[in-house]
Amino acid sequence: MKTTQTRRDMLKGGLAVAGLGVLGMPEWVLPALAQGEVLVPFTDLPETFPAPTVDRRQLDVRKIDGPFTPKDQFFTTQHYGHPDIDPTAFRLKVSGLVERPQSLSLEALRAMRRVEIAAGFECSGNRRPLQGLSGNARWTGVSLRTVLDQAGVKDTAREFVFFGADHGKEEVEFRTQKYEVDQQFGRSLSREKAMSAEPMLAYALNGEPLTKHQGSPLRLLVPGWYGVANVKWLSHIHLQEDQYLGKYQARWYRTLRGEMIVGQVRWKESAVTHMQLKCFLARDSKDGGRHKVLGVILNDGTPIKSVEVKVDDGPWQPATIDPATNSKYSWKLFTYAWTGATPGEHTLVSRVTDVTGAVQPTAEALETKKTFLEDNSQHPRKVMIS
Ligand SMILES: Nc1nc2c(c(=O)[nH]1)N[C@H]1C(S)=C(S)[C@@H](COP(=O)(O)O)O[C@H]1N2
Ligand SMILES: [Mo]
Repeated sequence: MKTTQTRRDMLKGGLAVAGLGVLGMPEWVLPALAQGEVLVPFTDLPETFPAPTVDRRQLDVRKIDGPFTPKDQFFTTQHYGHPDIDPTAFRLKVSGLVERPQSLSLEALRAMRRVEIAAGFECSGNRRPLQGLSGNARWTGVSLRTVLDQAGVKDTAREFVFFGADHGKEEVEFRTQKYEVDQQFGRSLSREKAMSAEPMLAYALNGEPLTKHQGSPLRLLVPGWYGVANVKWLSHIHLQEDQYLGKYQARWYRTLRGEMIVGQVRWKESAVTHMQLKCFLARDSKDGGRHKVLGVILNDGTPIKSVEVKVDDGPWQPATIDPATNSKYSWKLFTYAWTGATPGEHTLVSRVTDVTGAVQPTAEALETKKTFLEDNSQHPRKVMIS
């Protein structure tokens, strides 16, 4: 009875609060492995993660040891490699349907009102077994709206297009014809989204200038959205009236799913935008017989109501969200104390519920989703206890 009450009280506050340390600051409950604590391997994970290549690095989720992902561990992926940008010659252009076209140096951007936000994101292709295309950082930069206000957005501007300096040859198909053209990486936002409070132009990650992998010197960050929205090496913002239909906007990042609408399956193709409610288990460790299971929650910023863990066919048990990750767009880390683990193989799975009542779906419930992007299904992992 008492524990039920406590839990309800914690949920009223939005998130479970694990404890307050000295000075009333939230205490970090997820340190690196403590002395005497050993990693218990998930048997669905390889012993070592794929070696990073120039273009792709995954986060070894077992090594998460704090709220923010260090810059040299932050995952990275992109389509056209890394463009070389001289930060002193760099100018961000703002053109199209604006009163005052802009050409802004890094210095000019740094002189504008600074904003800072903790935000995590995953690539829309992030999925089992690795889940390593995910990370969390403290981003510093300038609000997109500050730059747009300086340029003066015209009433006719509907579509805000963000181009990276990276580009490559693309075949554009039109009926029976194919045209090879050189295109810049581009993504767009609606006027409403672009002018909203959150999107920012970030020049620093965890307090240091962006690395080349992270889009140096400037990237767009749309908190709560999948990684693809966060255009790296941002060089040009163009405001227009018509829809932007570039490859990575209109074709590559699409989800095809069947939905039941008045008793009939409708096949819906939608753009990858905000993150779907998701959590996954990152590691299991033990100290003697006591296991500590660590997991990660990612979503679009909707407050979280609960996160739970289930062992084999047991009941869902509440897990605890780390207060150090308790801000709107941060990823949330959680722990679950697993006691009484018996020898043999066990299956562990987690699920997250938000305050709207949305529950992370099972893989079966996602079967009508044909394309692999936006896989937010519950992810069972296996451990072998000796
Ligand atoms: N300019 C540019 N920005 C880009 C991309 C790209 O190919 N070019 N890839 C996007 C995708 S698909 C993802 S998941 C994120 C990855 O960001 P990261 O490398 O900082 O983790 O960058 C996004 N921004
Ligand atoms: Mo991505």
